[in-house]
Amino acid sequence: MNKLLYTILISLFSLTIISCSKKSGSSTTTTDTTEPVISEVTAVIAPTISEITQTIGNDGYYNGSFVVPNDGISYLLSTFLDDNSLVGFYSLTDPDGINILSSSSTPNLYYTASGSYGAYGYANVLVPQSPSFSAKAGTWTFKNYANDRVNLTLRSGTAPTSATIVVQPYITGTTWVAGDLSAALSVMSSIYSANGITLSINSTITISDSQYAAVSGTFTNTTTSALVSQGSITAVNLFFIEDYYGSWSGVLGNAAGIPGSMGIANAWNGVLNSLTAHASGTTLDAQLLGETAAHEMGHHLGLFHTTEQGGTEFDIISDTAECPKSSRDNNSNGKMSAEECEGYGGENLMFWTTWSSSSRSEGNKQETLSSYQQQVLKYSPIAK
Ligand SMILES: [Ca+2]
Ligand SMILES: [Ca+2]
Repeated sequence: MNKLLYTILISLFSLTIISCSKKSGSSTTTTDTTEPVISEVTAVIAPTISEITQTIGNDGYYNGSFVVPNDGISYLLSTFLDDNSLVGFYSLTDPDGINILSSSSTPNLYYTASGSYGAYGYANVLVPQSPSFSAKAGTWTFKNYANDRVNLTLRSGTAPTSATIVVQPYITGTTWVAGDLSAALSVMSSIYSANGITLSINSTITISDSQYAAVSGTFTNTTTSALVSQGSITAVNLFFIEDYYGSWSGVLGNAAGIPGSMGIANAWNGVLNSLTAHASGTTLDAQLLGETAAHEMGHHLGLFHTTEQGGTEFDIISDTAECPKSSRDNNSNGKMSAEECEGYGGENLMFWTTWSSSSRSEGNKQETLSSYQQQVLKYSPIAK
């Protein structure tokens, strides 16, 4: 989809869903503050979750505001509509009066934040989504479309130089058991560790209800929603499903959003990874499964593909390489392969697709994150 079409869609408020799947070869007061309990030995400051009271303006938008304290690190602003109709943010204005969702602001998240495109049932904006943004102290204001509630997940404390992220794996189906994930979880943990982030991986929880063995990758699907809503509110939830069904078959994994939801039990509080898509017979490819889980978790925490499939759209991170179609699509098929993008982001964890199977068997991996990608993860509201 090109930029002009996006613009038209946004102007009509015909919002589009962000694509984040990975295929082989997306008068205001604050009330109801609750603090999720994280059981860790070290001093832990959990993000605070609050619901923001809104007023309807004369322009028809729902307005709200919130205060980021002096030691604010990051926040995730989320809007929900429980019948899964389209929701989205129209504006988000910082304490200096800059609307960071406006195309005329510098820098901005216009059509690069999922909350500015909008989505079905849930949309959000993460700050910071690159080192060009910061959770400035002071009063922020926003306008959004009709919704059932807006929540703020706010992290404050000392500016991070490292990070620990708690991960909760789940497994469904009967073909594989929790122990079969160990090697892939180890690969995932090593990838994050090499990029300066410690993962604290909880014991895998088995979900044996048969309806969750194969599910849709659409998070508003009733069954998928019921599955993901079981996720922990103090962790990044990785659902290792036996398989996707229907048209999703063959997809390696997908995330509920970029980022997903954090700290609130709902249908967007996790990512899916297909075990069948990583299997040869009954043997799981631990390296590829570890990379997929790490990639989907990257989406969940706010990282976009460094280069999208067509080689014309890129992330907003300035220190990740771009692989443009104009100079790198060597076979002129309109798709940027990892091989064509070697040295141009093909080895980045957040490249849009995997290496070919022959490249992988030669040892090619996607395990790197740039310094700025690492910083987004370290500042995540769910990190500590
Ligand atoms: Ca980039
Ligand atoms: Ca190509």
